[in-house]
Amino acid sequence: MTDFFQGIPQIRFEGPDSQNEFAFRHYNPDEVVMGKTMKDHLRFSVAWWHSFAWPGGDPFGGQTFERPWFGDDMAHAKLKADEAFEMFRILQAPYFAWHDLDLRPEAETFAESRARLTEITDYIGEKMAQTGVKCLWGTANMFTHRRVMAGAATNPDPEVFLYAAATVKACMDDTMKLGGENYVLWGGREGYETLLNTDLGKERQQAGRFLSMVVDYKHKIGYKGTILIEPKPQEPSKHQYDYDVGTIYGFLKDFGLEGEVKLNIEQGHAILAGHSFEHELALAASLGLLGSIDMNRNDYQSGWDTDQFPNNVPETALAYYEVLKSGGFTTGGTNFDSKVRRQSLDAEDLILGHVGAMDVCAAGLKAAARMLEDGKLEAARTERYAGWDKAGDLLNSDLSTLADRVVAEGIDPHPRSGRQERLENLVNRYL
Ligand code: XLS
Ligand code: NI
Ligand code: NI
Repeated sequence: MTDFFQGIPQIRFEGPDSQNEFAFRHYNPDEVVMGKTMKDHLRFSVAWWHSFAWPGGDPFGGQTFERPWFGDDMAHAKLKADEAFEMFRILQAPYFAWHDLDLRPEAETFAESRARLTEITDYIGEKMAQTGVKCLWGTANMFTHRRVMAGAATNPDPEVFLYAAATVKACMDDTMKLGGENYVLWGGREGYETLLNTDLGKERQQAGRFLSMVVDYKHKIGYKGTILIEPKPQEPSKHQYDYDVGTIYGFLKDFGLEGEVKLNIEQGHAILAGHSFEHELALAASLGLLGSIDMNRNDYQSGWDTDQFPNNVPETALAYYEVLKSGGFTTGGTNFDSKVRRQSLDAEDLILGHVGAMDVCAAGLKAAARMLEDGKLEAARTERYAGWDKAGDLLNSDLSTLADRVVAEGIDPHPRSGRQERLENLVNRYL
């Protein structure tokens, strides 16, 4: 262990009036909200890649962070793991998430890279046993290396498909070994740059077969976690096949996988797709696909996936409203797929970025619970659709019967207010 986090106290709940920067104001892990502790509702997870592997680069400049664990050998990989668990302790973070590439550097051959992954996940497994910190999900990085520049499962070269299969198998095996509660697939390169060189239909078939093999393998090894797909419309690919919740639903139906796979929905990706986060969550919940969330916002002006820590209680409240309404997380959780800004150089920044985010989520969760428990919002919604309770078997009728009724009964609909402003005022009363 180095002295990187030295002097930073463990973060504890001190309540909204605390003047201590290094304290939670809203996140009280043991406080019970709607019958469950906040810890069990929120299931916070730290992202290995942003917090420990990302060097602070942007498209115009390279590394800004100096971390004692940066380095391309296994000794540094282990040091990074030591520091990661120190941060989990400071934050009281119950979970973490990882890509293979975050945990250890690749080697010359697949077999050596695989052996290194085994070595580091064994090491991490020991630390998990010592601390009780758990793995929310694992995933394979199939977007950084040049071999996947034209896609992994959707590559025109079948050898890349093979390599991707071997990579995902290894990452699923080690996710299972670590007791990871979900396995995530995010296809940043599963898409295209130009249709001029792309057989879109063929690539989509490859993606469907790949996912079917992932699901088959899950059953073969008896993995009990959830397979999750993470939608994103673009970036790095110009167009990604897993565009948004609705697109993935169609894809899953097409390949008969709708009962097998759920979604990991990211706030910033929803915005990039032209939706609100709550839209994507509500749609996923209504389709039975809501699995887990990546809670990181984008800068609303830049139009990039800037992966900032959440900082807006009204937004998180509406998100957790959808989560709570759908019954809460089962294997899913709140993963901070978030990074501090590249000028935020210090250990304190890394800690306090998470502390603020945990508090914003906790405040949002509590507001959402108040909204649900009070019931006024749902009562208004129910009332708006009340006509359908008396409408009989309308949806199982047919057009000509319905047309006849309009004439016979003199049907003449009278518009009613949607009451948007009143509902917005109502929501603001809970925040
Ligand atoms: C990138 C994605 C990525 C996934 C995991 O935009 O959010 O971080 O969550 O591969
Ligand atoms: Ni993500
Ligand atoms: Ni993202």
